[in-house]
Amino acid sequence: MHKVVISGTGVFTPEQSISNAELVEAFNTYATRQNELYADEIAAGTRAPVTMSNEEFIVRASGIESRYVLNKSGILDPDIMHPVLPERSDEDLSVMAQMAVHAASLALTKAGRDTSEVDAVICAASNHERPYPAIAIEVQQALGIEGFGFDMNVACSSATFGIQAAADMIRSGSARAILMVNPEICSAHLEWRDRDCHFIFGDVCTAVLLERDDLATAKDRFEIVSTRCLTRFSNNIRNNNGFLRRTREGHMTDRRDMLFRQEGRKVFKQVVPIVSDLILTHLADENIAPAHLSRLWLHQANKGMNDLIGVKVLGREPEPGEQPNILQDYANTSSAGSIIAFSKYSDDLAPGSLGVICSFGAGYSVGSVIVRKV
Ligand code: CO8
Repeated sequence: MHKVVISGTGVFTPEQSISNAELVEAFNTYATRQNELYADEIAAGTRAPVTMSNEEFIVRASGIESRYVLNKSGILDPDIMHPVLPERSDEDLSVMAQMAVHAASLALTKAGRDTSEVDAVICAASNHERPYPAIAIEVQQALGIEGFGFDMNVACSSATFGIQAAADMIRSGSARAILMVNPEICSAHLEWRDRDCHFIFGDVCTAVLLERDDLATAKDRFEIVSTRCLTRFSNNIRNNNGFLRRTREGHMTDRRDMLFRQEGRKVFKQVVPIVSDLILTHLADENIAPAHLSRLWLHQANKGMNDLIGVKVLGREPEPGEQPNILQDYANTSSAGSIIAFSKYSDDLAPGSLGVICSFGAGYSVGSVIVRKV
């Protein structure tokens, strides 16, 4: 069995961003217009008014201050309220592949690797812009990589599950190096007209290069000590959109269940213990005391959730920097969140330092990756 390392990471961040102030202003304009449009029904009690959003609630409930998006103008237009992305021809690179190529190039540069040395591409994300051909195979062709590629989806846990899949293949010898990319266009499956969730998500793409340690040349690299994945079925985070849609009467209309929806409170309460138990059991099975961890790179959904998980895992309040959050700037970027945190806050660690990359979300799904700085 080969020892596997993460030798490079890359983050593609869209140019446009939306502050909470801009978001709330657009939402409240939309809400006011809806309430004017349906004033008679609202007065007659046959329709509920759309209630206003507010910045203070968003920061208090989530810790999110801003989010990057591929298209800001459509989302902030009260008559549109979703991103507007021009259609591309089949010959053009798809949106997800373009983001992935960008992030992958950064990861390859960091690892000091050429695409000729990579044997596979995994595209692990919450949603894929088409069923086939796989986005991963398009990325593979765009980068000139031999070998194979495939797509996988475990919602917010896609990246850690992707790391486990890649690490297992490299360990057993089916590939020397694998690029694992996470293009997340969350803005396109978010309901921006729902104040309960309109602030939650942003767009980004991360990339991780995993390879055999004996072939790696990067100075800053992390050994994959161990990986663990867990799933438990739950309907509390759900999106019913799919290819059976047109076969069902009424499903082609503007339906709320065809976009992201969740029972946020239930998710918060149920997922925190599942995540902290998984990390603690994983560490115990590897004979690693939580006190020996230098860093936790957690999924970036909610600051309160991360604060609680940090206390449960470490048995004390985390020190500043021990558990870096990026959600204040990026919001929830689904599978990419923990990888952004890892990519931005890992170079400073001393050789031998141990850390855990952990993501969690719909499914439910949880992935834990224990890493050691080489
Ligand atoms: N402004 C003002 N008030 C608001 C707003 C708003 N924008 N939104 C809600 N409120 C109100 C509510 O209506 C409620 O009012 P009332 O008390 O009168 O009923 C009150 O504020 C409190 O609401 P909540 O109980 O919902 O508020 P919480 O404190 O629970 O915070 C959160 C809501 C932030 C959603 C929180 O519950 C949370 O973060 N939960 C965890 C969610 C989570 O981690 N989900 C993971 C999902 S990500 C995933 O798995 C990937 C899926 C695929 C990607 C999808 C891409 C789009």
